[in-house]
Amino acid sequence: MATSLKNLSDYDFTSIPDASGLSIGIVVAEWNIEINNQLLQGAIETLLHHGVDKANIFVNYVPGAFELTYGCKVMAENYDVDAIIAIGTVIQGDTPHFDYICQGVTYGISELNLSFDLPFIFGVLTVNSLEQAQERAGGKHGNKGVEAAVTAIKMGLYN
Ligand code: INI
Repeated sequence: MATSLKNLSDYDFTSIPDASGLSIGIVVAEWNIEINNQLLQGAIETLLHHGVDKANIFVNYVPGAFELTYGCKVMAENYDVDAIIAIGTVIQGDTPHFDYICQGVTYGISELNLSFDLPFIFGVLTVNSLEQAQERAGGKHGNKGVEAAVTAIKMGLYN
């Protein structure tokens, strides 16, 4: 998948198994919603492209990236899904707040992966500027939502 040198939307279509049997949950942060909507769109288009039924894609919202962990936990407890994607964008400011939020959501999602028998996918952009976010939300570096959806399919079929 993507590295700093690779486009986030680049992957081998033929290597992805049929995903028509999967149900996928997506939790989206409202902070930086324009960017997150681009990521969400990339994720949904990719899931549909690989056969996931539109009726089997569930989308919930939380206020910010820090709340993604709890939103994903609630989704895991209340929806019969095969994988859950967390979508958010944290943009570096002048305060350490950025680091705390990034750390919180990263540990939170990691912890969920160990607590539930379900994969949680990290579709969170952590960037220095709005421009960098745009470049990774359908811009020159591709779309992190596409990468997250491909990962959700692979991990949803993992067992
Ligand atoms: N939340 C984000 O998703 N992205 C940000 O860039 C951001 N910044 O910059 O502060 C942000 N803050 C809100 C945070 O996620 C929580 O919602 C808030 O701290 C309440 O818990």
